[in-house]
Formats: sequence, structure tokens, C-alpha cells
Amino acid sequence: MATPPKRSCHVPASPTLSDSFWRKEKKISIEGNIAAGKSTFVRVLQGASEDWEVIPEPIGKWCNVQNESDDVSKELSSSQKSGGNLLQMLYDKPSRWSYTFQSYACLSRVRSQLQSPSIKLQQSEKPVQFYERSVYSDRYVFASNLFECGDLSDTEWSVYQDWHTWLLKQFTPEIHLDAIIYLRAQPQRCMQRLLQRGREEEAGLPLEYLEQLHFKHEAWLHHRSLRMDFDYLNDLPVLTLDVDDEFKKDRIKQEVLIDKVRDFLTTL
Ligand code: UDP
Ligand code: D5M
Ligand code: MG
Repeated sequence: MATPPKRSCHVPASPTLSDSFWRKEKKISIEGNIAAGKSTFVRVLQGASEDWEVIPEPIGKWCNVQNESDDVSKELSSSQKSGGNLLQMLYDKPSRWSYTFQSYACLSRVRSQLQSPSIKLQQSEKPVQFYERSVYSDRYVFASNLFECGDLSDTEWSVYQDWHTWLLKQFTPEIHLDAIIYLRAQPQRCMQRLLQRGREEEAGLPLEYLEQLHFKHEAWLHHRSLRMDFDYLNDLPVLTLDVDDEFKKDRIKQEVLIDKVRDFLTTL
């Protein structure tokens, strides 16, 4: 793999200046359990300001993995066209597919997190890019949990952590986040929303899995007790929004949440 060119203009002149000092746009990750309401929330954010851009989770790619070298000029039947469903494979046989899933999830998130702001956003006064999850939740929530459940072996976990740390350091500081918004919901509420959403791949997920992921989010973003390989994460500002109560159909609740986000942004 080619090593990315070293940046010149992005390197902070003083170690006391934050990495994002050199970047106009703020990068904020929206974190939270499965079906907490992240996609719903980012849609609300998207409509709330011209200065805000949303980068959704690349789940479509995970559910339909395409071979880039396929000859797209060939006529294919619809079954030939559909790629592998890595999310389904992960849930069907986690011990076989966890490592593959984490490799692909990380690749697609790095691509997302490095995405340049749109032209419109570049022209805005206070541009903000909101990401649905990040390379950090991949590792410190999902991969870590799969390892603790025995679905990543000791060797796979070591190899994964090694390249994850190395890879992200190559993209420092441009991949760095400026803050995190934690959508906090009880696992039971997430389960209710998961069932309501009815995503086929997630049909068999037990409440216990959501509980495990909840504890990981809590340790990371509420208690802030996780040891992380990226020092800057320990001091990253976190806004916690309680989303147990319905907000999708409640405009007033949405306004309250957006006001909290606006206030938070003024502190960054
Ligand atoms: N949802 C809801 N009320 C809310 C938030 C979400 O009914 O206040 C529903 C939403 O329509 C979807 C499901 O809960 O059917 C999961 O939400 P979403 O896909 O946004 O969750 P994510 O997995 O992205 O966190
Ligand atoms: O749903 C995204 C889906 O993808 C959900 O089933 C969790 C799963 N997911 C996301 N990232 C990972 C990683 N890194 N490992 C394993 N599973 C993952 P959402 O609607 O965003 O909650
Ligand atoms: Mg989502």
C-alpha cells in the first residue's frame, strides 16, 4: 500500500494548537447504539442549517460488496449484480466474518472521514461535517466487543489493532474529529426501534448484543474510562443527547436537540 504524502500546510506550527486549527470545517461524529436514532438525527441536522453537511454510514456498501474490477459493460442478471452481504455474513457467522467485516468497515470509514467538504460547504462561514459513526466506534465499540465475545481471535485482534493504529496515524491530523455527539438510549429502546425498522440482516440480534454495545459506548463516552491509542480522543469534547424519548415525529423535541448542538458548536 502506498504511503500517503506527508502534509505540509496541515502540520501545526505549535504543539499547543489543536489539529483542527488549520482546518476550516469542524468534523463531528454522531455515535450511539444500533437503532438509537443516528440516521434519523442526522437527517434532522441536515435540514437545520446550510452550513451543515451529513455523511451517512456506508452500510449500503457492507450489504452489497462489489468487485471494483467487475466488467460493468457486461449485461448481468439482477442476482449476478448483487454483491456479497457482509453484514448478513457477520451476523450469521461472527467467528468467520468479524475480521473481514472490520477491515472493510475501517476502509469505508477512512474514505468517508477524509471526504472533502462540498463546494457549498467550503463557501460557508462555519462549515460542519457530521459523520454517522467513526473509525473509533469501529474499534473501541464493535471490534473490541467481538474480541471479548471470542469472535476475533487474539491474533486477529492484535493484527487489527496494529494496522488500525498505523493507518490512522498516516492520516493525522486530517482524519481527526473535533468533537463527538453521543446519542444515548437504553438498549430496550434501541431494540424496540430495531424491530420497528425491520432491517433483514438484524432480525436475529438478541437484546444482549445491544446491552454489550451500550456498555462499550458508556465506558467510552459517558464514564470516559477507555484507554485509547489516540491521545487526542481522551480530551475530545462530547455532547450527550438523551434520545430515549420519541423525537422523529416531535418538532419541538427536534428544536431542543438542535439548540443543544448549536450551543455545543459555539464551544468548539
Ligand atoms: N425512530 C423512531 N423515533 C425516533 C427515532 C427513531 O421511531 O425518535 C425509528 C426510525 O424511524 C427507525 C428506527 O427507529 O425506524 C431506528 O432509527 P435509525 O435508523 O435512525 O437508527 P440508527 O441505527 O441509525 O441509530
Ligand atoms: O446500523 C449499522 C449496522 O452495521 C448495525 O447492524 C451495526 C453494524 N455495524 C456498524 N459498524 C460496525 C462494526 N464496525 N462492526 C460490526 N458491526 C457494525 P446503524 O443503523 O448505524 O446502527
Ligand atoms: Mg443508521
